[in-house]
Amino acid sequence: MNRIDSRHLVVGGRPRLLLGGQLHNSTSSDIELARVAFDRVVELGGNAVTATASWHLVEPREGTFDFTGVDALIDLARERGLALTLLWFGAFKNAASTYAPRWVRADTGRFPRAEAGADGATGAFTRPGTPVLSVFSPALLEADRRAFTALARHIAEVDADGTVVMVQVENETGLLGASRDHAADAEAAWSAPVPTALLDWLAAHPEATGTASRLWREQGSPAAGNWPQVFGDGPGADEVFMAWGFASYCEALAAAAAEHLDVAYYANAWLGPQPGQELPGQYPSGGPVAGVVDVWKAAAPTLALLGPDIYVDDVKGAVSGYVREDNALLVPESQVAVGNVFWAVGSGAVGFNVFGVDDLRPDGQFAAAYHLLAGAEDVIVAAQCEGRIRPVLLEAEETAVVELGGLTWTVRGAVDVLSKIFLDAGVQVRTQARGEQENLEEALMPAPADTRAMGVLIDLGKDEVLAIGQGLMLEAAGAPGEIVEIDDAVEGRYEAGEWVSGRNLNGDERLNLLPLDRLAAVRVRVLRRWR
Ligand code: N0T
Repeated sequence: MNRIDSRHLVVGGRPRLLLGGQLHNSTSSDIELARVAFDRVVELGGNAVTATASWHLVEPREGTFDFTGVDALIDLARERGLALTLLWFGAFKNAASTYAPRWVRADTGRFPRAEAGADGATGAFTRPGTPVLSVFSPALLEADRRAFTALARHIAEVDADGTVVMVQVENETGLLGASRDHAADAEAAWSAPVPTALLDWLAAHPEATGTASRLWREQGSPAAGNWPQVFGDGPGADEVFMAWGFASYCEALAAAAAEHLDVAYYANAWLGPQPGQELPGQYPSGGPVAGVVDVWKAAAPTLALLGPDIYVDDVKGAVSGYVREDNALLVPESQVAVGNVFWAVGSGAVGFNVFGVDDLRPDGQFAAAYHLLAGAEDVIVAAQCEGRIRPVLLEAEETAVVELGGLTWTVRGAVDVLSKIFLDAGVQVRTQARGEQENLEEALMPAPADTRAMGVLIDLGKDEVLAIGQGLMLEAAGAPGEIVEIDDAVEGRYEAGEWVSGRNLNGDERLNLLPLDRLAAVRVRVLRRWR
């Protein structure tokens, strides 16, 4: 019923844009707190929520399942008309295994721990006492898959109307503290032949630039061999090996569950390399980071998509590795930076979750963004499907040139331009955006509001553009010899897909069509004439 159809999420026949939040990890285990958080998503104007299903709570004793917590989450979402994404915190959660039940963690003979080898630190890396299971253990796969399949079967039973639209398989997989697992099963896998599915993928994608392709070519594009023979012996080869390990593990879970529950399954990435985490093992080795998305695609065809969790400042870089022909963009988690929403949605995202939605202010920037964007969901999704949308996110003094609807739009930060105009005239301006930040605090947790010039531009046809965002100054140019002037500019918003007009913007308000200090939507029509 819910499918990623090429690069779009189709739920019950309707392509969707899911805008919402992810609950803090532990909130889902207390239904009263979950209720407050779900209500917060509604207050924010979101249409989707992401919450946790924990293995140790779902299967406290082997073979005994308790889905009451999951049922409560589904009910909360259904009552509010929110699309629900469930996160399966199974054997792997943030490169550790703290969500595995006690009966799994206690039986290290049956469920071996990952091992670092001679010079590594796996298991003790994050904190002494943090359990890290070996992803190469067949017994672990068997146990995790059984629980995940039971969950899928249960959802299929209780959720006939399709409130659950996506299920995330594990969370931020990968190995920390070593680039490769050296447990006995892992060592055996390392010396075994590289699966033909991966070799076939590499051979079929001669232009691919991912880590696996690069190392494979450096080794002379071997047609067969074990992992060090095919990829060499270094951190990159370790990462490719671990990526295959985690991806095929997630694939086994998703494929088994998909026989019972027809939703979009996906995996999320703790990004790397990133500042301070340059090497696999410093960031989780084998997780679906951009460099090894290829390996995940080859190993896990059942996964509808792979998505970046954005806790880095460079949203453009973070997203770029996941905008591919074979991947739909989803931001499973993001830090509180509203510019990330606009960049993702304008880049074609099917969904975006701000992390820790429990703590978000109901009157902050995310509320403004979600009300505007979710109200325009159908307009945006249609534009995404037809390639009529562009993202804008400007650093200070940056100018973007956007080709859209047969026009060339020059987009500048209104603060940059206005402060210069006023400065030239000898007037000292106090702009709220990018200057003083009082009154712009977004989260209750310390996180400044996003003061960048940002937005999405959508071609509505007939020389009309819809801009949603803040602080943008727009100027259009046409063909050589053509003069383009603004004909009409109307502020407003979409309510359930219907445009509701506000101010007609002229005079001073035509300078910066999108306000400096708040998010807004404006429809701009131009008049094109020939010199
Ligand atoms: C995320 C979240 C949650 C030096 C952190 C981010 C969520 C998980 N992990 O609040 O735990 O469940 O997926 C990891 C980001 C690491 C960045 C390290 C920078």
